Amino acid sequence: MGKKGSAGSAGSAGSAGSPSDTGVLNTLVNNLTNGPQGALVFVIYIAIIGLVIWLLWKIFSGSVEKLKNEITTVTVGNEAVRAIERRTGTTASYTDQEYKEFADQLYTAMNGPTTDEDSVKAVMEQMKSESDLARLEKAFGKRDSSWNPFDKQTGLSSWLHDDFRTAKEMEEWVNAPLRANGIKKQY
Ligand SMILES: [Ca+2]
Repeated sequence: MGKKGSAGSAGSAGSAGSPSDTGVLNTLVNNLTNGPQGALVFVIYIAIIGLVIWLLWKIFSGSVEKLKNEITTVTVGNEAVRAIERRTGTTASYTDQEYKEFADQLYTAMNGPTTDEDSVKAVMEQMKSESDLARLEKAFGKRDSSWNPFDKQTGLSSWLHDDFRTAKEMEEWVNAPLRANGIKKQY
């Protein structure tokens, strides 16, 4: 009972405070809540709902981005390449410049709303060892999509999974060609 009473007095004290300062505000509130101005209130509600949806979407798309990066363990650095080469006992078949050209070929094949599957497969067929694939991932690094503004700074594995959505597609154009060359790593 005491609790209820104190809450009530606090509320009335707040709303009664300094009426002269809030004349403009009161007029605004009256305009928003009375008669024909109801439409304006409706518009403001819609704007607020839109803002909330936009924020949720931004958060969600950010989460998707992080998840994609987790899936990939992307961006193989020099140390990671050496570790893979030690573990698998393999060495590079190409020069750094050639890996860069392979990576650029993959990027060109996948960037944009469509995919040049044959071009992707052609690169995979030229990977002869785990070392080659690690060096290819390193050369690819993290790249931005030039057409999807939300697809930024993702590595080769993310790019492949974006363009080859089903296991069947990934098998045909990526995984089977790699296995055919004795490479164990699969996407
Ligand atoms: Ca694409």
